[in-house]
Amino acid sequence: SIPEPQREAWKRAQAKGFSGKDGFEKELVRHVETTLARSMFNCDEKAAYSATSLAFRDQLILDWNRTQQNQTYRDSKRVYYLSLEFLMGRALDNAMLNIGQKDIAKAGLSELGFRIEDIIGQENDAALGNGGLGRLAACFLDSLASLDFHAWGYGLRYRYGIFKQEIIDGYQVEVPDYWLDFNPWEFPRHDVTVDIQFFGNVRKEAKEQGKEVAIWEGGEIVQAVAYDVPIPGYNTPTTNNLRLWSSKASGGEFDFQKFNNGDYESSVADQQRAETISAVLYPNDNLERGKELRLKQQYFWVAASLHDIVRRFKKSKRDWKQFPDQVAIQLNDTHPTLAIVELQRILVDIEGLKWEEAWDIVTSTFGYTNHTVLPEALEKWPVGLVQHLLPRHLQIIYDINLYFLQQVEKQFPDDRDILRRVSIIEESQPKMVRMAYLAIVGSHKVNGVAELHSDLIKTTIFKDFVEIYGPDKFTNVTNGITPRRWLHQANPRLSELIASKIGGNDFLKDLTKLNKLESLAEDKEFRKEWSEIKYANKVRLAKLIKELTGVTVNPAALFDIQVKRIHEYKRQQLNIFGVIHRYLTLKAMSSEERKKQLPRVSVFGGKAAPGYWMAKQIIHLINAVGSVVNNDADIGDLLKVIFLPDYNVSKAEIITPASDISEHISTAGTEASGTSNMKFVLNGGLIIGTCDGANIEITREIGDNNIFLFGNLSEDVEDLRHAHNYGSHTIDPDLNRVFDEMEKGTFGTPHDFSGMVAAVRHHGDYYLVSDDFHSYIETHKLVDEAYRNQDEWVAKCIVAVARMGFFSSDRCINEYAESIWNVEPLAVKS
Ligand code: CJB
Repeated sequence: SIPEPQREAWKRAQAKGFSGKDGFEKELVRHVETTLARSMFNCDEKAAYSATSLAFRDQLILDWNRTQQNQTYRDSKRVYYLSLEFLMGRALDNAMLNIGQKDIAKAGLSELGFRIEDIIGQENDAALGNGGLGRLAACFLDSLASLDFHAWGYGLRYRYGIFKQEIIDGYQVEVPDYWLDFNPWEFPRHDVTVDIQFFGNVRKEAKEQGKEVAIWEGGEIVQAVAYDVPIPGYNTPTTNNLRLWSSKASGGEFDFQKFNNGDYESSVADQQRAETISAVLYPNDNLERGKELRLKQQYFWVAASLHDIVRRFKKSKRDWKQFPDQVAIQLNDTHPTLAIVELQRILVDIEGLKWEEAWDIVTSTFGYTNHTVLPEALEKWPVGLVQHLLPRHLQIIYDINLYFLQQVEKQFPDDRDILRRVSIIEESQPKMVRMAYLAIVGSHKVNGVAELHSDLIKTTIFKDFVEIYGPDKFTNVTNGITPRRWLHQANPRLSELIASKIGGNDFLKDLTKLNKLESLAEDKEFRKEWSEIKYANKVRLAKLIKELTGVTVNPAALFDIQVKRIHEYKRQQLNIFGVIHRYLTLKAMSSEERKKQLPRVSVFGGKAAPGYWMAKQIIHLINAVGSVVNNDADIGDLLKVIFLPDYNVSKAEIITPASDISEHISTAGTEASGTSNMKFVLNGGLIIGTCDGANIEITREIGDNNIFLFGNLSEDVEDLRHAHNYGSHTIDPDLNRVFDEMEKGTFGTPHDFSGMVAAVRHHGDYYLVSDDFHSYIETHKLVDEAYRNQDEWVAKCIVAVARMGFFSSDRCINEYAESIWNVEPLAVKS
């Protein structure tokens, strides 16, 4: 650091950041003219976006530096959130709002000849995630910073995020998302690197007093390079850090040895191979494929992150015993579970701690969040693969398992089978490492993400572990969403209206304050303003629909929206079958009768994993139905069916505020929580849903007359499935009519959809589409009826919003802080 006598000069020269509109304009023009080397004669929207971002980035960095210095100086306990996915979306709008300078930017940009919306629209989404799990991590970062927690996120800097989805002839086509061509929001830290080892072998070396240490040697080294992304809190100087690791070959650009030997191509190949590790996000949601490169990604990322965390801890020269008082690490799903093994390895092999002492530290440090009970999503790695890639880690896993099973054996001496059931190693062919079990054994708390889900993991997939550890190790933290992005940013007019009526925008930091809205539900004038905003948001979405699909929709129609990853358990097929049923019903009516019907726009959006055939069939069916219905003159505006391509965070910001009703209709017991359900209600849309995930708690909060629930309950699912397979399975007659129509070729070649029909008729209807069809259709009739009474409908929406305070991710982070991390917020001192 700078010597004392020179610090005054340093302080005089310190960067200050801009203030006011004029200050912003000056900064913007400076960046256009110097950083970007352009002028007013060739400054297009892209350049204006770049310069605006750089101006705001400078602001953020000043706060970021202060925050980091402050946190280092105070050296209090930090939270590290390890997630393979951070679905951040765009940063500029969020930065402007969180710093509280969007108005200044708007006025400045307008004086310089630009519309702020066009500038915001230039930014690529940071799409480093698949769906809910990745978006949750992003909401958590926003809350951690906004609440002044000392917290860092750790992830991977994928060169390609989630693919872009194009719809060609009704089919999904995947296009690579190369999003890094210009990204002002990251800071490469070429001085922060970690060498990560793979492969090689392990030998034991004798030490003093008959001790042995394991030496892991040989193999290959890949270098991890840190890229830092500042995370601004709302209305606070706290700016936290998200550190993303990028891979490159160790030892610079090339292997110079090979280069000098004339083996140029192979030295480039090494470089490329190393870079492959962080090249691409795996595009699966709720599905694990067991690819070697994925395991490499996982180890690369956790090893680099732990190295960083341990280095920071060691600077304070504390005793290792204090590690859990300084460090809390949260595992977002099982993807980072190897961190448990890596920390044990560092403590035992490198730092020389005894096994038990190290294991105490490890288990006090980690917490594990489970996000799904779907068997196909639970990670398992072949023992042989782990052995090959991480030979020392496999030994440690075996030792962890041995000590764990010894403890279980003592506890349950008469139960042989329990050892087989809970072993971290599954004795299958090939043998597998069960990552969820390893995560449970290595953590002090395990949580689910909504009440039903947390109950289900305790009674199903992790039942034995509740017996072993007792119920206190297992807890629930119901998910939440950040009201900054999902209300203030996505729906500025509604946010403003609310602020004007309840005395300011404190609710953005304490969402329970929305309850002051409740008394306004009966206020006619307020309802009118509310409806006008909803209508304007629907016009905005109608414009996007026109742009992306060419279809004109009527904003006065009821907008019925289902946007999320396409998955059989989420049941977009139930929705589209329902749409076909509606179409057939309309077709069968006289034109007089039709005139009395309520017009509807059914909007779908979401990506299918590239290898998920059935999900792709569902997308195709939605598009096929759309092209028939949308062009049927008998139907006109009464029904439109839209598939919005390339659903992502920035589109969600336009879609969410525009719903009248949204669909959260998973088979009961399959959707761990869901978070878009919260977003839609918070934006004044009602929901139709099953008794699943957070829908249940939403109902409890907002009242069961403000939500449309239908379908079988989770406790009945198993019996129903059993009956389908072993009893008689009769298909709902209305659904059969839908299938018959599909088989007649009304929506194109019947063969294209035969798999979807067969899944219900002949293959046991695992997702209970037929069982729930009748109540689904009947409940949609109730929706239509309710919507006709606009006064009551709007009152319901207002009451629902007023009661949504619980679903802020701030509440959620406070629960983690108190019950899992044992940390308190500490604001930056000025
Ligand atoms: N989730 O997005 C994913 N991917 C997975 O692989 C597993 C679960 C989702 O996590 C969300 C956040 O907890 C949940 O709201 C959602 O129900 C779950 O499917």
